[in-house]
Amino acid sequence: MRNFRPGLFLPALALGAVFGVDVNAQPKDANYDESKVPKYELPDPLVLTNGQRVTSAEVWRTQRRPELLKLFETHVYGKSPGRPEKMSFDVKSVDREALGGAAIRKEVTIRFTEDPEGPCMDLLLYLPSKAQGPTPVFLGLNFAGNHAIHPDPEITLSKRWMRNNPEKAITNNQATEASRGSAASRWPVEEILARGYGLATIYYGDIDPDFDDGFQNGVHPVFYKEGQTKPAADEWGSIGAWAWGLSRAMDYFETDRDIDAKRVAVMGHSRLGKTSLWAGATDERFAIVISNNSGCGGAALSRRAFGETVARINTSFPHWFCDNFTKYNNNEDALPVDQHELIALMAPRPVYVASAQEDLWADPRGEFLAAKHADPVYRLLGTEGLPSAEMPPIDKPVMGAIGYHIRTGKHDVTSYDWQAYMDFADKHFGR
Ligand code: GTR
Repeated sequence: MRNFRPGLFLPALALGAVFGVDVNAQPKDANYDESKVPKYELPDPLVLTNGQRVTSAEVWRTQRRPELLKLFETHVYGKSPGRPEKMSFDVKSVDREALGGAAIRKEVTIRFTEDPEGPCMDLLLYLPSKAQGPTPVFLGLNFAGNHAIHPDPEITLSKRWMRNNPEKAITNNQATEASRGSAASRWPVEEILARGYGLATIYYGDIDPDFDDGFQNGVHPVFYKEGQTKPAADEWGSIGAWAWGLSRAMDYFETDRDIDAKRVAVMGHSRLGKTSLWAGATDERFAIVISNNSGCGGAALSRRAFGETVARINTSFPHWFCDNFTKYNNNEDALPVDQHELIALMAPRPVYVASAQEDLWADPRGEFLAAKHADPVYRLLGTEGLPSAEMPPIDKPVMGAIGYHIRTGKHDVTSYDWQAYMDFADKHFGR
């Protein structure tokens, strides 16, 4: 691959400091040397656990896909419950003249139980005001509250717990008025609307606050059986819960006539990219699935152990995956799956994997290879798969049923990424 020399980049710790990521999570001894990637053999997505080859779409659909989904549930993300019976949607506001007339803005509280004080999440929705008929939307969780995605003063300021961040004016674990628009660079709302798409977003902490409290807060306790105090080893952690929340947003979309629920692209960055992939795997209503710099436990192959590893992520973030995943700490070869098979679970639906050149912690090459090794499944199902066997040059997206790019720059979501996602959606939604 051109212009890609892992060894020449800054060491992990410096990367962490510069880019404001969790420095503790990126130890000095992480491997960034391609020659030190262990020899590995990937499980074949087209071979059943009983050793038989999958040679038809039918066998993929009825046997191999369910088998893989179950393996990911049991060993990686944990099993999530379904739609709660007593869920309800409370449309809090609708403004058809938002953003100077460019948008319809809605805020909808999605309640998971009958209890008006019980767990719920707040969905913010912008739709192009000029839309003729139901609009396709991008759906993504956000890291800092709905009010952070745009300076629009009418967005309700989140009162939820948030990790302190002086740059985002979050103090005492609370957002403040000065937090408005602090993540706007990651959400080009006007561009999305101008291209005829809507945008829906939810603060991920509404579903489960992102710290390890033994699953006492967030949505998990709603589903505990009599006497249960935490999820079992094969039950959902936080990523499972966040993905479950995305499905609950989809439940709402199916009731909103302004939205084309058959054309929803679920997108997420980093830990929320891991989440969008898991949401796309577990819920086939998502028509397009997009992973932005999702790395370990997302699009990157675990067996490469390049940058962030399974042991590292389970230690830094013990609440993200199910407890069974810790069995594979420093033991990736024992995993019955690898992440190319997660990508394959989207098939034949379009899936896009995006890397960033300086984001070595997320292993760009491992992300590409996962996309590439999902290709045989996409081809078996009659799509064009990923139209490139080699990692494409920097800033040169490839777009088949599987899309991929590695862009210049750091771990982030940029306007460049969004342009690619919208081009990809145009291609697949026939726009
Ligand atoms: C890092 C973590 C990554 C990624 C990232 C993020 O600290 O090691 O796996 O999820 O956080 O979500 O920003």
